[in-house]
Amino acid sequence: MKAHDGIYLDGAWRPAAGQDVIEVLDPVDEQVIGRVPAGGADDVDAAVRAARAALPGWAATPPAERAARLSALRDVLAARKDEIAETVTAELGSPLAFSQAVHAAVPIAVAGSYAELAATHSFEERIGNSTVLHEPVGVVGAITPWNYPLHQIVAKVAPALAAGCTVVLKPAEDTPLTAQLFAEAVHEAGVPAGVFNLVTGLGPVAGQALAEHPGVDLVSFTGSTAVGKRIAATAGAAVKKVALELGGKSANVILPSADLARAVNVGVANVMSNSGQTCSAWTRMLVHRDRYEEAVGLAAAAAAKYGDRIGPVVNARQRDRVRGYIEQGVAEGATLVAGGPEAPREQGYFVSPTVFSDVTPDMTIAQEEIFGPVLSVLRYEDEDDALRIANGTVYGLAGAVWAGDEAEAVAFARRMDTGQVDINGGRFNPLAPFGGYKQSGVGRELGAHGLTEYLQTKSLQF
Ligand code: TXE
Repeated sequence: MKAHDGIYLDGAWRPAAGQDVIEVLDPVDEQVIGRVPAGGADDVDAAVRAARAALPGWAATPPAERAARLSALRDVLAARKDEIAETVTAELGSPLAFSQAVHAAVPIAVAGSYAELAATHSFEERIGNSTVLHEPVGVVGAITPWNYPLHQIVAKVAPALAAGCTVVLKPAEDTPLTAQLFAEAVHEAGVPAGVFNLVTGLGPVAGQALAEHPGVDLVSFTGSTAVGKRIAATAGAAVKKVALELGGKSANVILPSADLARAVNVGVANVMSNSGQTCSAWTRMLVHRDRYEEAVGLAAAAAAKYGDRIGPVVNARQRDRVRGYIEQGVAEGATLVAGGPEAPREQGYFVSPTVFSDVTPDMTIAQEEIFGPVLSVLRYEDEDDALRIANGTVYGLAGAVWAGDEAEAVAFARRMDTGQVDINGGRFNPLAPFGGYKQSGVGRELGAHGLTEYLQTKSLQF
């Protein structure tokens, strides 16, 4: 795989200050596929300085010109779609067809949506005797995870650039090659030097230096709740703005009137997709007690069909973590009806698609984010019980409701403490806000709501 041996700083690839490197592994065969710099605090500092220097020019660039650069970025990404899919597959291990349909296609759509929003958003409005200006927040420190490597980057960088902010990106150490490809695309799209900068590196080194840097005005972070809390504390002490997209433990509520087979099959596919490494995955399936056994049978059969076709998880640490949760589920008394802790292959970071029945709401596997292909099926007595279980975790990122009648499902969804709910299956909408209630996060990504995160408001009275 192609890898740059520098960091993308002020419009060019330049050597990092130190000699440390990150080895990028293919999760399917555990082989090294590339080496990138492990940037340090000096690199982050240089990148933040470049972003600060570029800020006044980019903030003053008319929105139509910012839109033109984002449109060019969308076009470059679209032209390099196959390369994106191959790169994500190489470093994340996802099947190529999934990389094409999701890892490449979704961020291209999101980049396109921000090209349009930059052109059409009102950055200025008149309210009574005030003119209200929506101005860029400033320099953005973006810290992204590996699970949707390009999407997570585009969902931060595109709205930031649309808003007139400049950016320093610290991508996940597992998937830096996709981030380098993105930096190339930004360059090709003619985004001025310093507006976007990339520092590859380790979380506790480069990530922390970026979150703590006084020259960063807003930290936008997606990743674990533990790191998110730390970033929020650091930013809070400095009164720095934050946007956090953290974990989830979303409920898939199947009401008694639903088409059970469809709800279960789509529900299982949702959890297994991307090997379960999706923060919004519907990892808890809630089924009425009268239909519970039937649902468990359908879920076990659906999961067994996947085998190792879902691909591995990203690294050995995640594999061990997911297997640990499966073992804990067994130890706490849940029943394995598909999969289990044994790996389906010797080589690579594979985990068997796993389904647990007899899961009670207090069990660890029903409370904590597993981030692997593991589904828990829970029983409920009535709708109030279902709602109590659905809302009974520290998270509130996403969810699903199924019912024979759409209005019945919508009425239930209105009572859920969560940021996004799919009704009878739903359909991805790149303009719909995405983000968490409770400990799933702060702020929203995508669409106009995502753009607003990168703006601050000034009012002039006259
Ligand atoms: O996350 P980390 P990890 C959850 C999921 C997963 C768990 C652990 O449950 O099993 O987190 O994954 C950077 N200061 N999610 O360990 O460490 C890091 O380099 C600043 C949910 O991979 O949070 C990377 O760029 N930055 C999730 C990013 O944070 C730091 C997606 C995420 O890594 C840092 C991924 C520090 N001290 C994991 N330490 C989602 N919400 O989609 C690490 N980082």
